[in-house]
Amino acid sequence: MSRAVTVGPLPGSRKAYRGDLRTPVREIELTTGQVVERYDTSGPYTQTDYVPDLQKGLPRRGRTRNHPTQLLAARAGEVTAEMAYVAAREHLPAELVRDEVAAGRAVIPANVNHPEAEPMIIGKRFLVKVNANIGTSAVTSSPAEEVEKMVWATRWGADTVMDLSTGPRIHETREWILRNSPVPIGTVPIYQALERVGGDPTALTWDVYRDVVIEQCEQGVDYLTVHAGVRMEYVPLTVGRKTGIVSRGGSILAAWCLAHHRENFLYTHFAELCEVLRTYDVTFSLGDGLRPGSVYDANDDAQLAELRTLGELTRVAKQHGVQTMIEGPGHVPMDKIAENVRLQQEWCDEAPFYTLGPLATDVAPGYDHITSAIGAAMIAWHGTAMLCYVTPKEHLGLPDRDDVKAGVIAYKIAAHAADVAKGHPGAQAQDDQLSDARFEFRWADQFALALDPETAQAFHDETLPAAPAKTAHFCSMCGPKFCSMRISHDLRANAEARTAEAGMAEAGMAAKSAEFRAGGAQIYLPVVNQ
Ligand code: IRN
Ligand code: FE2
Repeated sequence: MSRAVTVGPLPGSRKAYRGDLRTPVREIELTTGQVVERYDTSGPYTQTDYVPDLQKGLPRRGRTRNHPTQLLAARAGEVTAEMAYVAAREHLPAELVRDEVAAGRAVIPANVNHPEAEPMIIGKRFLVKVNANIGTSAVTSSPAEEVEKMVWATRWGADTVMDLSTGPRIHETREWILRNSPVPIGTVPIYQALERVGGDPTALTWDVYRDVVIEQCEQGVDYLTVHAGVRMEYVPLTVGRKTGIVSRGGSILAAWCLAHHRENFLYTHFAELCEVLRTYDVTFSLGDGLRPGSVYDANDDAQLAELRTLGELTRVAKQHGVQTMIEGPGHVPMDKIAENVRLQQEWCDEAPFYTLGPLATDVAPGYDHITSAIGAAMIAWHGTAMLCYVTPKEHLGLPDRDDVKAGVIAYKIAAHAADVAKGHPGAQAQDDQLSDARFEFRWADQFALALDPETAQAFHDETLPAAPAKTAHFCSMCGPKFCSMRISHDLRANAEARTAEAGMAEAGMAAKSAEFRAGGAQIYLPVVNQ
């Protein structure tokens, strides 16, 4: 049965699959005849005439499994099918993928019970990835609507989606999302655990939490945010803060620790948790429950104490063969960004860093996709492997469809800008393709190559909707007379004409000179008859 999810290719693009492994690409045929491709996260939904069957879910990939986790396989020297797949997707050697996974510098979040997902990799040697959060709050939408949010986010390039649903239909909603998602799905199990004990953090127990984790692992969740670094003794470090504890999960666990005056049960039961995750090859995303919620609080003692503990837990997880990444801030001014990455990499043995923005300033509610994309671009350039998006509604309300798109696009910009600066193979070629189209006034190509072709074309259409304008050598920003690009073309044409002229003159002179020399090189005609 088909339901209302967005299907069909992006304007000017078509979906294609490459090679024996059938890795997905967004293919763009330019008006020059050249065909270029883009990394693609959108699953079959962007195929032409695709009819989804949400009840049935996406086709399932087979999986052979000689080792419990990708990490253990990599350490044993094996290139798994998932490693080969991500290598093909990123145009990098499979051995590099294996070695980065073996070293714990990259993770492939692929729960054995999520065969619908297309494998992808998170690590600093690879393309910077973007996560989009979706999920119902207590006031709920239907599970099908949540599937549409997931499809919508991946259409614009989200590499993973986190389902942060709370409320009554949490299991059912997640089931719909998982069965229909082409990307890995992450969750924060403490939210469901809290739901299960009626919303009272002090009523939480390890047993309740463990059962929720097993349920989610069984369902196929690929990575879990676990706030195990919020140790009881760190909670008082937050009292002098401007914005206290802003992490939902962090505040739940801090409340539990204070109420019972006991160490965080996620910390004390961490080894048991590792065993559960290992069974399904689920990846840890060690939560930053004490992340700063304002630039004032950035890099303070509470944040850094937790980060050190996340390093300790990373080593425990790796001993158990469990893949691990580390969550990071939050709100950080630009001058403190490099230090965040440096300390995280040093203390957590280079485990992939996964940051929420960070917002580089707090002054622009309503525009926090921008304040945070600035920080995100910088932190990714310094080595963050995945960026958790922030939408324009951050701090204000639940994002709608337009906010999700604005957030994903802002983060694709940040991620790609970092890929270019890091010299990822093929990254700058995308800029060059667009620059060429722009300089040659190939408007249709410019739209098709854009991260968001719809908006690019719509903006152009606003003032120059007619077909001839799509080949015109100017746009309405500067008009025909003041178009710098057209003037550049004129300058170039002019210069070429002059070079040609100069060339002709030179050639003429050379001929004359040769003639002259052949004639005996006499300047004066011989006096024949005086
Ligand atoms: C990412 C980095 N730091 C936090 N995040 C995301 O924030 C995390 O992956 C999840 O989507 C959300 C969890 O927020 P709380 O529970 O820490 O507020
Ligand atoms: Fe915030």
